[in-house]
Amino acid sequence: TVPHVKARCRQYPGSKIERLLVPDEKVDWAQSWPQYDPVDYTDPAVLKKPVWADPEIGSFSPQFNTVDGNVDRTSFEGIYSVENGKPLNPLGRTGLTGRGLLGRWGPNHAADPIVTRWKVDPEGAKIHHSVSKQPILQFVSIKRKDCGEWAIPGGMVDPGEQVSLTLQREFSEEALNSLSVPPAERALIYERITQLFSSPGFQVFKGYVDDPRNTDNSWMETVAVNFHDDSGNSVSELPLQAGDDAGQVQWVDVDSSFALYASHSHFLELVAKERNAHW
Ligand code: RP5
Ligand code: MG
Ligand code: MG
Repeated sequence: TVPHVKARCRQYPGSKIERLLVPDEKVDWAQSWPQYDPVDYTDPAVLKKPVWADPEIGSFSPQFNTVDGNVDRTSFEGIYSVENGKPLNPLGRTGLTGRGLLGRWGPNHAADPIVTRWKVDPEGAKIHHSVSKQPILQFVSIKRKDCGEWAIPGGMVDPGEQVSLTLQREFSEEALNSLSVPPAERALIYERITQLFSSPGFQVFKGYVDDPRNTDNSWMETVAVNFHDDSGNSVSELPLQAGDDAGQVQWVDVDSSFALYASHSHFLELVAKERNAHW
């Protein structure tokens, strides 16, 4: 299989910048490419030094491959190389150096909550797919405001934050609009959602994400966890409302033909296989 395709997309997201095209056989850093001359780009929003972003290299010296203060700079992919003070994408070349839209040099840690239920008919019986004959799962999907693509309602792990909390917080913010509902409603939502998220969940994936924002020096990594409402009476009842970086939210059938952001389709495939559901 071909490594990180979306991380080599021509047009860098949210900009007019075009990456240098990296052919499949030149992705691996081990392949010699003396003339490799990628575009350097860091978004102005990142250079403005918001709290979630590192400063430029030179003005500070991050500790790579370790937990640096409360910023986790370790990678799920193992030890990554650091060249001229800058970390190298473990999957290889992307055609762009700098940080683009990402705040951290090296790994940028996210968490992806995959909330599922069975698709049922009005009588509550599971609906099976006409071709695969397997029961169909549904998951809570959001339409990202930044690119308009459907995605899992994931987000960045705050410095020092437990991943279990990130999963619940991001789901609440993006799929339940917890940041904007009145405090009274918020308490009820919190109670229901805490119940679902306090179950261990099934860890689907942990590692590098093929995100279009990735660069040679900054990349997304995630922990994707499946929380399944088997009886369909806990989270299925929650009023979905898009919030924060989500423009829309809805239950979507889990199916291989539905295009999703970054590597999210791969995560859903793993969920479907685990639960013997249609894919
Ligand atoms: C993806 O970006 C991750 O899988 C996660 O879903 C998401 C986190 O970034 P934001 O949603 O905060 O932009 O790579
Ligand atoms: Mg978010
Ligand atoms: Mg998000």
